Amino acid sequence: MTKTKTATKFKLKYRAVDHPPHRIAEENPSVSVSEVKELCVAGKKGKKKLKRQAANLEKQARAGVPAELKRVPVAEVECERVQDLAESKSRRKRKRGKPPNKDSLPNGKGAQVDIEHRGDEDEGQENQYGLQRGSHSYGIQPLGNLLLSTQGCNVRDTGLGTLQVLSDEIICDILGNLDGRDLARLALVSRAFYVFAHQDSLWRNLVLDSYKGELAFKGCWKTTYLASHALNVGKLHLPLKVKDFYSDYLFQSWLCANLEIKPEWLSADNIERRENLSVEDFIRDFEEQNKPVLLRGVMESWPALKKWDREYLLKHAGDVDFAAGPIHLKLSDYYKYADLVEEERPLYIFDSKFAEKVPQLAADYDVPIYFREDLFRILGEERPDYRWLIAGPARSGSSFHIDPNSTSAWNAVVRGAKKWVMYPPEVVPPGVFPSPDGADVATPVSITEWFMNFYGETKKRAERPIECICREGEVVFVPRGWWHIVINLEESIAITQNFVSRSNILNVLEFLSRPNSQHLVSGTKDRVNLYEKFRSRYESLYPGSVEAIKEKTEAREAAHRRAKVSIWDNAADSMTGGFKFGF
Ligand SMILES: O=C(O)CCC(=O)C(=O)O
Repeated sequence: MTKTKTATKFKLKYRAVDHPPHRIAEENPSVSVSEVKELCVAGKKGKKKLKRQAANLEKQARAGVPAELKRVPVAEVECERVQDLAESKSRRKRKRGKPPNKDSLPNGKGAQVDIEHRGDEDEGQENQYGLQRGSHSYGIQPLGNLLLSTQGCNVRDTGLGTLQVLSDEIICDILGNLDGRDLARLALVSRAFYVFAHQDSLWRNLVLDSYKGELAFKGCWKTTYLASHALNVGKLHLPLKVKDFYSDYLFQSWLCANLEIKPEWLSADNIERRENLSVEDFIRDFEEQNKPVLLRGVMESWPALKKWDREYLLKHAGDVDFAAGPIHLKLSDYYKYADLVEEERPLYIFDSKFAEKVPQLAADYDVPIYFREDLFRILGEERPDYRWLIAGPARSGSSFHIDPNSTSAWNAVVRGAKKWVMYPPEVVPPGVFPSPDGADVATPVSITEWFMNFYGETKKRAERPIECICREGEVVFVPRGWWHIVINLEESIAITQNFVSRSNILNVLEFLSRPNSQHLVSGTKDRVNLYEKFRSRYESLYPGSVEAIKEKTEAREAAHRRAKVSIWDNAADSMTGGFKFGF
């Protein structure tokens, strides 16, 4: 038996001896009280011996990795390569189309090995990062803090045994394959596994994967899981702070969930704002130029603007199921969740069938005059999803994406406020990596992570994004192909619709006809035939119209190019006179 195995088995016994069996059983759905008792093989007599062994193990761990652990088998070398790849990928996730949203053990003696303190006493991190909550619930610290540690040892490594060669991301991926029972058992193995097995995102996935139509969120996903499996009902999992655990990966996920929205993320505001704009001017100056604009005074007639708030929605739709991420849940359950949630990527209501489910909501708003040319309407029932009710707490939102099917969109804030950052189609935002075929995009895991790690870069690049805060009663026009990220600054309710007009129909047709349309087209079952259906219906209703639009667009683009050349000529002329452009 290798030292690692001995250590693992020993820790299990040690913890079992030092914490009353019923508490361990309560904490872990995987073990019964009798099983825990069985694990206490050393009994009370063996307790001292076990403690001596524990102290020796700790000493060995501090002295460095045991020799056995340094002999890494071939399979683990492979793992290291995977780890390198994973690290170069950073914390990213892949997605397509509209945002897919479009633990207490008693203060027993065993705690002297595993637990330093509990609660939120550590204000250091708060000062350093501007946090809503003091320090990490499980005591995780950023790796850099290891340099300041007097112990000089990272229990992350000593407690993982041979698995320490894997990156934290890969370990979390592997643990993602465990069920609740195994995850809870694993938490008993060592301090390191205690921390890893309590990553709330693992329990969140378990809850969402076994979701049966009702969510009773308990403030943390592990407790929610236990409660939903009729285990440990009513008891909140209270985390134990582990000493000397350092991990940037795990720390960052917590940081992103707790970091305050920083004022410097909000101050830039360079979008054009318009009020009382005529439809002709909107088309000429914004739609045809494919340029964003913030429109004011276009929702004044909406009953929604006066009536909608959380109470109104609950009154009319409290028992209605809405889409939020991978699940559909009652609005009343969603708001209970939203009140308790402190996570990196809160579930976000993004529902394309709200109007059919609650006709009253559809009756409460009108499409603003600028966006009434809605050519996908001719597809009737076969049109791709096009309107969404959006609702979520502060910090929820949509990470960087381009809207589906090359459509343009409008987004109207009924309650709350949203920060927008937008890049034109030809500029890929920092921290965003689209696949060559455009079907997938890798972005940071969360919106806060993007702001924390990449927003600063927007200030260094020559191509500045368009930014704004869109408030109640305001509408943002999102032209086709524009990248955008949106974060709710307060609890928000919004309506968004995507549309095809004569200004973007050519782009939509080109998009739908791409060879990989089955991977690109979204919001409809029949992705491959959408091009044919749309084009033939449009041609039969408006014969010759596509050709006419083509000619007009080509003429407009030629004029645009000529204008650019003449600006360049002027610039070149003035440069001969010693003038230099600042770009
Ligand atoms: O309100 C939001 O979260 C933004 C939604 C969005 O990105 C969109 O409508 O395309």
